[in-house]
Amino acid sequence: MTQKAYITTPIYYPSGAPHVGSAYTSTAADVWARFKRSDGFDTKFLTGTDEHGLKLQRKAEEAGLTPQDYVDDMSTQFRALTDIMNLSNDDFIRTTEPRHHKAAQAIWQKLAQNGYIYKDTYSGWYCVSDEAYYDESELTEQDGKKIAPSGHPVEWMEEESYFFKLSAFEDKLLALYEEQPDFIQPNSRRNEVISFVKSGLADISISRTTFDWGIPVPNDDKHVMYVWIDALTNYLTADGYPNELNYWPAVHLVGKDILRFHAIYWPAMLMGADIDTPRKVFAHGWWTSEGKKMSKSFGNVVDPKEITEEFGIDAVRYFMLREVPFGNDGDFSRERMINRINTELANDLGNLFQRVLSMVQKNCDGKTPALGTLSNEDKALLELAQKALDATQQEIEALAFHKALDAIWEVIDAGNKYMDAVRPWELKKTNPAQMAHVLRVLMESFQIIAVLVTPFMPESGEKLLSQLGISGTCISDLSALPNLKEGTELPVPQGIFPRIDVEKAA
Ligand code: ME8
Repeated sequence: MTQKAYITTPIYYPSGAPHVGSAYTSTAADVWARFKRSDGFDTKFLTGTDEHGLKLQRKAEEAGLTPQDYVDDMSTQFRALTDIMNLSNDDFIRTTEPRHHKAAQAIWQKLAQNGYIYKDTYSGWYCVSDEAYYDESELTEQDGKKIAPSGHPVEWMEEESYFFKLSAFEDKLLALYEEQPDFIQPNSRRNEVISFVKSGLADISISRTTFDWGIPVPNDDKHVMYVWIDALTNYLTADGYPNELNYWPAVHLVGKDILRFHAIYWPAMLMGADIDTPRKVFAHGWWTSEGKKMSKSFGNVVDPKEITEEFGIDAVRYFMLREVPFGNDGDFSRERMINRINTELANDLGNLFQRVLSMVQKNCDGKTPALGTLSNEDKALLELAQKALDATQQEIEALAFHKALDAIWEVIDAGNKYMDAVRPWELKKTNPAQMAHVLRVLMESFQIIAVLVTPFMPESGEKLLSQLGISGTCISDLSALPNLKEGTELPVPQGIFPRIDVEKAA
């Protein structure tokens, strides 16, 4: 039976244009999904927009629109991320869709039936920008105003509300983290969550009565659901809930600021509704831009559309996943990006392919050359490529994208060293058959490189594959090397990774 894989991004608030944060999570999820598909998994990749709540209601009021008109318009900008970043998402969910209303009401009813929902009065602090409740002890004061850890102001709230009995899940959550040690990643974040849960969980308010832009609570439409209860359920909606689930459980990629919702509230809700908990929740870090927090007032906000138009989609995708270990914070620096494009993509990878394939074109009749007997040196290169294949599979499973790229670049570096050692341009005069042989050995390693870079850089990867005469080859097609077909007609190689002119870019 084909194995299944399911990955999700947070559903984004369409309250402003997509920024580098949304582009980042979506790209990481896309690389994972493309990799799993290439590796033979039946894969589902979900993203979408989170369209209810007071924040969006207020944004719509400011824009002079109804909330529905406002989100209809804004969510198209997020749907456009699919083209901007070349995403392969299988679905795009909007929480205002009827299928989602149905699912959110169904999970509410299940939790109510199981005795985990009760009515009371809520009084406490609420941050509309974060759509989150905070305890007094978490707040700081600024100019006489109370401020949430995110830096946004909070408001006092006091109203009748339904509550979810989160406190009933303390032990069950701790048992989950214990039994499934990679449930929360990276480990530093896992430890933070565990100590938070150990410090005691209070029940959470899950409905509001003072505004109405939300999903009505079943049998009590004076209340709308708390936006996070509604939003988290999207991951089930898109998989068919309340009907049979197909791909669940999912791997959730989230920013570190929303880990608590995904690693505490969400598994507790699922346990309360008798549904399997997620496979994993991975919290990635935050990007600054040129060393500073991204903000309109600094004028340093990185716009995914502008940056991909300037440098190319593949180069930006590569930079995001190579520059920062997934899980750490990182800085978006143009200088570092240009440097990586010029050295790692244009020089190391692009030049290597170009040098070898141009020689094949000129000296081997433009066809995959014959292979002689493998020397130890040849075998070492091919073994390294095979090893990179295994390493990449493991690193992608662990969401260690930078390490997967390291493993691929080890083969690229070894290919460059091999080329310099065997000097095919000299063999051309002295031993043409040996020249053909070493070029073929390099081409054998290239197919693994090309197949493995394709999920990161889909367009360039496909171009590399077609230069090798093996368009469309997947990880699951790769058998033991050598396996290329001698005599395959090859296209005239074209440069794939243009160098950036540093002065012009400045
Ligand atoms: O939180 N660097 O939506 P959102 C990296 N609707 N990531 C960043 C970032 C940055 N500079 N700025 C923001 C929500 N993010 C909810 C999710 S899921 C059921 C509901 C990330 O649009 C942030 O960490 O405010 C978060 O993961 C994501 O952008 C979406 O944030």
